[in-house]
Amino acid sequence: MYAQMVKTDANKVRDLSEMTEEERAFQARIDRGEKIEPTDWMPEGYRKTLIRQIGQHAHSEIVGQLPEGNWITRAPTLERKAILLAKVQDEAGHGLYLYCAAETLGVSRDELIELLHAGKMKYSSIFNYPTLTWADIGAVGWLVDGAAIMNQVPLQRTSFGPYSRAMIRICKEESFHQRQGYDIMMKMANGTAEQRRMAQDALDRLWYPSLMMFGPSDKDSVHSAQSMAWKIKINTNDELRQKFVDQTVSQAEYLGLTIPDENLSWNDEKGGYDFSEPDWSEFFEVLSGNGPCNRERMEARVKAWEEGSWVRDALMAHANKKEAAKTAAE
Ligand code: FAQ
Repeated sequence: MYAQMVKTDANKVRDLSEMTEEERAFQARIDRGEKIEPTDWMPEGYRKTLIRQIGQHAHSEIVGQLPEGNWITRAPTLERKAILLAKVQDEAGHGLYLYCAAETLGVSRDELIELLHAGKMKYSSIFNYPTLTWADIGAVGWLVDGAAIMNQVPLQRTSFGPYSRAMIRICKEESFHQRQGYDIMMKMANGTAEQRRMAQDALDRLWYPSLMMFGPSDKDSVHSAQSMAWKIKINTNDELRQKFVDQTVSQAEYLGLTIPDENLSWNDEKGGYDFSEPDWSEFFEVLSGNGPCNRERMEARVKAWEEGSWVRDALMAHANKKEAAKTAAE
């Protein structure tokens, strides 16, 4: 049952003529820009696609705490440590809003977590790369949160009400995250020669993995067409990747850092940069569990889940006791 909920068929956009009366009325609501709420009728494919995307997004926020959590005890100053702690806590909060949004579709948080731990649900490929130096924490905020915002700002207009509302809240916090990352990069890039080298090295290692966050190129994207027809996604993967590159080049220039791409050049005709594609074979390897940190990330999550079971049991016991006392008093 779990796997069925998540594994959607390779999506083809359904033609209006193939749709039932109900599906046509649903599509008309989407086309008018109406929000779909959990109690509204929706096609099964719409529900499954949302569970897959929101669930994957929630897992990314939770697993995404790990690369940064790695540096909380080693942050260079008390102030940097407090900021990083707050950021990592924000990511936990984002995960929780998103699990709640998914729950409105009839799947529990526990079920989603089970699927993640069983390797049946994904989380963002980017979190399978290590954070080797303090400059990586700057680059994660600048590039990874930068890419996340580029993807999530349009998702504030996504058609499913609870997802859209979660995105509005999350985007406000992601903007702060991106700025704190860029602030670290500015310090490093304007610091000693060694700090500058670390900043460039972080950019070199995280540039292509950040481009991969937007998903495979449009020709290989399985879900984009149907997701866009349902306004679950607002833009294609390549559109957002292009916008990200266009935005980030001048930020790198301001830092005095070099984007590791010899083919990067401004294209007047398209009004954007030409750039090299990431190595897609690496992307698919990471997706199949063979990235540098896949195993470590999953082990950390499963351990945290198992070690936290007594807290969940205690909360349930407390809730049951309260409920029993309430019933006895009635
Ligand atoms: N990683 O047909 P498409 C963050 C999978 S939040 C792993 O194009 P779709 C905050 C995809 O699931 C980052 N898998 O798929 C933070 C599908 O496989 P499936 C997360 C990927 O869904 C910052 C297959 O490839 N953000 O960073 C990836 O239409 C710092 C075919 O792909 C979101 O989740 C990938 N990068 O488009 C936290 C945003 N790309 O499921 C801590 C919402 C693709 O059939 C620190 N999600 N796949 O087995 C989306 O916008 C979309 O789901 C895309 C993928 C754009 C990610």
